[in-house]
Amino acid sequence: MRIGVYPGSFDPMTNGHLDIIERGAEVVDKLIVGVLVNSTKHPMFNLDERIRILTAGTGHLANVEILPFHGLLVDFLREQDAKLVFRGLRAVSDFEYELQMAQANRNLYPEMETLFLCTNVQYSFISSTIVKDILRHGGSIQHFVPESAIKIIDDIRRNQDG
Ligand code: COD
Repeated sequence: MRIGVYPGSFDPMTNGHLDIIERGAEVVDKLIVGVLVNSTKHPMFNLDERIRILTAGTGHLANVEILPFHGLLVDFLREQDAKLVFRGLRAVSDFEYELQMAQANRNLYPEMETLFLCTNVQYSFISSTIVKDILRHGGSIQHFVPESAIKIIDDIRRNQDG
């Protein structure tokens, strides 16, 4: 069975992430979305919330599993018996960091490969940072995150405010 891992912070998941998940899930038997436990010091959504949002957003995909990971990505790959990592590229500015990470990861785990999927042009401007900014200012995230995840995000935000 060919297992792929799509790792990230997903704070929160966006339509850009969903596009990569859907396309990645087409080329492997199982796609694990690996959610980094300590993504930043001050995430807007905690681990449990990020997983709930991803679970709602990917409910239509039978071969996708959402799992938390901490520590090194390569250790998570070994644990999951996976050798393929998916990453999304939005712009040239993503490339330098992605190349560095792919090369460092392969140095640590030579059997693995990183597969880059170019963003769908309609999602190229979307990022978790922009979604958080819109949320902080009370705007609509309707065109930025999967419809199935919006209610979960709204519920979480209401609880955070309360
Ligand atoms: N369209 C397409 N792709 C997109 C879009 C979009 N609109 N938005 C984001 N993406 C892609 C990103 O390019 C990335 O590939 C992926 O989605 C996830 O993005 P984020 O921002 O949620 O996640 P990152 O980039 O913060 O994740 C970083 C990791 C968690 C993968 C990384 O820090 C990591 O592996 N950490 C563990 C420690 C480790 O092993 N470090 C590396 C040692 S070299």
